[in-house]
Amino acid sequence: MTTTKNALVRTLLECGATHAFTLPGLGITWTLDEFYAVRDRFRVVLTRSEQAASVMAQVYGKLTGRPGVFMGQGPFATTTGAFGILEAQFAGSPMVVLTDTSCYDGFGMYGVYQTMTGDYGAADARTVLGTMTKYCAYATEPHEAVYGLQLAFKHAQLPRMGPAALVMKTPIIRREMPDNPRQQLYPSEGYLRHTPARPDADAVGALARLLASAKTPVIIAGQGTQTPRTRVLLAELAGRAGIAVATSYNAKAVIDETSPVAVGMLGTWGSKSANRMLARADVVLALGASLGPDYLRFRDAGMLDPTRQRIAQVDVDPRHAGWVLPVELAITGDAGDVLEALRGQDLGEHGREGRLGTIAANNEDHGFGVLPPCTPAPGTLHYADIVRVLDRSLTPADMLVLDAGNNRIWVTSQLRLRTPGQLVAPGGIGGMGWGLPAAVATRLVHPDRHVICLIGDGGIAMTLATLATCVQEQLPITVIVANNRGLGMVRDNMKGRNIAVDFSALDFATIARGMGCEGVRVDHAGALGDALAAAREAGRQGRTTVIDVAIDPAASHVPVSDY
Ligand SMILES: Cc1ncc(C[n+]2csc(CCOP(=O)(O)OP(=O)(O)O)c2C)c(N)n1
Ligand SMILES: [Mg+2]
Repeated sequence: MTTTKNALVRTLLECGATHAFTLPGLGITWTLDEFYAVRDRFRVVLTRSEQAASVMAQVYGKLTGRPGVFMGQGPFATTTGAFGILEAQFAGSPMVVLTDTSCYDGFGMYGVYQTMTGDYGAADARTVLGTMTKYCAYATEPHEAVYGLQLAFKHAQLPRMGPAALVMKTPIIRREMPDNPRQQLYPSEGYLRHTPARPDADAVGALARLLASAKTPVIIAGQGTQTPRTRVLLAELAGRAGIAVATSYNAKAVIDETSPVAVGMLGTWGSKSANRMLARADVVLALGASLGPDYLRFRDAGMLDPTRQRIAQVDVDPRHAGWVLPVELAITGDAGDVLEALRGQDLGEHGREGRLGTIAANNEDHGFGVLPPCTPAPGTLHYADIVRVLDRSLTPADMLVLDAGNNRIWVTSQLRLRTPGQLVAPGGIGGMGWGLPAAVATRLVHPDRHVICLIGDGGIAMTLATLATCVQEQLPITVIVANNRGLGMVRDNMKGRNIAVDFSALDFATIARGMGCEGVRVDHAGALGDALAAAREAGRQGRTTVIDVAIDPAASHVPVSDY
């Protein structure tokens, strides 16, 4: 005889989980003692809020390709915790959510306090999660909890990956599990097996011919190309055939952005060079890219137009090829498998030099990687100064984590990253406050790399307590706060008539010190490089540093998005 909670922990281990991120409550609290026994094999990371825990689980999944586990009590996992779940849904990150109905003794029908059963007067955890997960199991019996968890792992890691949830009726968590031959449970492994659907060979041949016929082909690389294998294959193929690579937000820097085929990230917050190169393409291959409106400027026909350009689309989910725009050729399959199948096929190499010449001229014409002149007010820096320092000091061993706002727009549009896979960005919902917990999870996954998080003063204030988690969990990071005392990106649209965009001053360096981190204030461009070098050294000693950078409130995103 065992208990549900014991079986849950066993199932997590069977499914290959090694970490969970939590801020516990009720049903999740009841499971915690079971994790004690396996603490040498399974790390439970304690955060300061469900928001931070859900982001960490999402980023863990994003970076490892294995589901990140988020555990939280019903009313909080489904509200503040929804933040990371929704990012996982939109960005295709594998994630498993473990939560409860928070109904104490199980009698939810009279319940208003915390109750998430869906009964009258209660809210409904299952319905909330059902709108933002790929799969949501609801367990009212112990055996269902185990089976639901097995299936949550299955669904989370099947293509297209994403979040899956298990909602448990709270009292079953502590209940004993009597043997019941009608409800047989089996080891998890057999539920998780699958082979990828291989791309159709004839269609790949047609794709090769289409690319070979092109004068100015462009690949739009999306989230589906963000795996170590696919990054290498993509750079190899594009380089060999001289095909321009423009990326979505989720795929920024999937290849070295200084390579001769890179034109940068698409969209209003991307590079003009990418947008203009796409506009002049005769053949477009959308590769693991859903053609989302965020990077196609809301279906700007000047950029991509099926009546003017020949479009092929590769996606692991057949529903996603030909979703936003009609396509000439739709191939179901993993981007890496399609690239592999294209190896050795003629993609128009005879035109390579001409194609590369076009890309180079395009990048030159649109100033790819050339910072516009910016002069900040005395005692402040401009975002361009941060971009310049990052450009000079990022090493291949660094990871760069972004948040939202002007600060990130300057990086996505202006900084050419040389190390594929180095960037971690919220390309799903793009929520402020994501960056800090995302950076912590990045450090957890890459303990040997220096993790730098760039974030605005608005963003950092939202998940500030995460700095304490860096100390407590010994996951040191470096944080650059672009502190312009306000919601810069929103303020830029106010035309001087400011409402609800200006913040009172916060001194993040002092706050950081109060949380056990290093804190330094930078108010002129010359000091930033040294501050970053010192933070790097502090990181080696296991210490987190916050660099509070005084950004000129007048610095705006308009110069880099004005096209
Ligand atoms: C959680 C959340 N709320 C609101 C928004 C809308 N939004 C996008 S950028 C931005 C301003 C960001 O301010 P800050 O973090 O200080 O960065 P800045 O633009 O000043 O560099 C807002 C409100 C968002 N992306 N996320
Ligand atoms: Mg700001």
